[in-house]
Amino acid sequence: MRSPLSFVGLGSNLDDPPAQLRSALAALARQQACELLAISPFYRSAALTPPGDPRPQPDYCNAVVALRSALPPGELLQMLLAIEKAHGRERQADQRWQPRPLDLDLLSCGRQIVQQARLRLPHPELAARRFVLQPWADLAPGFAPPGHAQLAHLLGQLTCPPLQRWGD
Ligand code: A4P
Ligand code: MG
Repeated sequence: MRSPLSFVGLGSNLDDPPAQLRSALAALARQQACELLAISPFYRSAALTPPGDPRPQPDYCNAVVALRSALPPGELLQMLLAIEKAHGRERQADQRWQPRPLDLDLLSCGRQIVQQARLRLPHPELAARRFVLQPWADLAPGFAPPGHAQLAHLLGQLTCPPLQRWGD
């Protein structure tokens, strides 16, 4: 039986963002437990900043990757967190949405639905974020994450303008 299909969102807004994404993809490709299937284009997106924090942040470079892995979702997340850490990501427990060299979010993992403090699947914010939906729909427009409509439909519901490719 084939391993479940998973999708990972990549984001960076520090220290040469597209280079961070390329390096993270290379790190993922080196993982024995993962088979990379497809990588979306890289997009530029204005930073979504913490509610109540008006400080400007650099634009993000965002992309999505499709992979197959037999790892349980919790172990897949640990692998992603280790790759973030190797890219200089430092977490402050009380600060969310700070600028970061690398953020890897597990968007969906097979048909699994998980509601734990450390892991929520599918990713709770996916339907509201163009920087997730646009690259994801490039890869799999007809895919419907558990509990959601197809990605192309979710993307069509957004009113914000399309993202430009990074470098355009
Ligand atoms: N966690 C729970 N579920 C998941 C999941 N499905 N994937 C936990 C990944 N992590 C998950 O995340 C906090 C904890 O969430 C993790 O330790 C994990 O156990 P974090 O990465 O430490 O903190 P964060 O990233 O600041 O918070 P969060 O809630 O993950 O934020 P997001 O949703 O990742 O948003 N603007 C643009 N334009 N592009 C972006 O990519 N990203 C963010 C971060 C904000 N603004 C952005 C972008
Ligand atoms: Mg995150």
